[in-house]
Amino acid sequence: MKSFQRVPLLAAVSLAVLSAQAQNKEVNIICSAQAAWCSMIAVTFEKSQGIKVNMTAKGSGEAIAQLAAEKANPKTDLWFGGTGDPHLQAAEQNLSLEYKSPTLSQLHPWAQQQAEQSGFKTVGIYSGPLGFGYNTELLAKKKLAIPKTWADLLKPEYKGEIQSANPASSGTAYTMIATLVQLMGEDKAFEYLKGLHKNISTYTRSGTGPIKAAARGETVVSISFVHDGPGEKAQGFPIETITPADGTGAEIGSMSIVRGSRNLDAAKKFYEWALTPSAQALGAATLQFQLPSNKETKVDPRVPDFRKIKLMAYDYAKYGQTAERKRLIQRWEKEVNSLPH
Ligand code: S7P
Repeated sequence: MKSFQRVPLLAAVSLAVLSAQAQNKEVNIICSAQAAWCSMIAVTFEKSQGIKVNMTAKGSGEAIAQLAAEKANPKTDLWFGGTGDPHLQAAEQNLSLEYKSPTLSQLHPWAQQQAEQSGFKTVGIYSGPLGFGYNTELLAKKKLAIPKTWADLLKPEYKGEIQSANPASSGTAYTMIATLVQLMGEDKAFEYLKGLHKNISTYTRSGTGPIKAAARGETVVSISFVHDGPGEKAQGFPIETITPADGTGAEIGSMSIVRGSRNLDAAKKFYEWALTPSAQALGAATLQFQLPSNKETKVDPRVPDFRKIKLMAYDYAKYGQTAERKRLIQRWEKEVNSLPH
């Protein structure tokens, strides 16, 4: 009888040992940066640390939706990149885990502030300003002026010539709405967005879409993070960027460990590795020119110079709240996206 009882017990113990051994040999990551950077960090981390990386690419809005859907049974261990607002929302919704990295003091103040504001459930890994991309050849061909201010984008000559992303799926587009609301006041910003809507040809799913379209001559102007411009230019496309003279906001691209991660040690290893200067330099190596958060990371000359940009004081805590994002996106859907072009 005794030995009969021992069999299932032994089997259960061996299964637990086997599954513990299997854990932390791999890490499941959602990556909201561009594909080349995501692949590079996966391959380099895997080679240097011996931990397999299963990487899924998702824009910021889609990433937080997936984490919320998986909440009861998380399949993701870490979320790398994407705008900071949805990472703050993930923290508020308890989707991410508190983790105080020993590397925090080596990061720029904006990256540390992102961590503090979230109760250490996220951290800044890069920053980049919002602005416009424009195709120099198309602009000349259509005899259009370079748009220099937000107001310029409302001019009738840009009708059908501008692409932006859709704020429901894109962190970039949500950053645009939050920026305009802070610059102009909410009602004026929505009047502005209605005017802008007349000139928009398409709202893309992802925030990186419009500048790629401008680079490839599919639209003249894009509303984009300007650090996405030099990478397109380096590939030979006729694209330049500009930040609005009347002021703009910036993202704090972030990273969070998922609450309930099944490979927590591996996730923490990746997190620490991603904050090192050598890992952060992989951004520029794959033609991504955000400003890295570690003060020791070498800054590529193509990274936008923040000292030359009229940056507003973006209220990350307020616009990173779930209720605020939901309210602004619903208002945009109702008052702007429902209008004919
Ligand atoms: O990697 C380029 C970049 O502009 O894309 C990220 C952003 O999540 C774009 O995705 P969505 O707008 O679709 O959410 C930025 O964080 C990053 O700088």
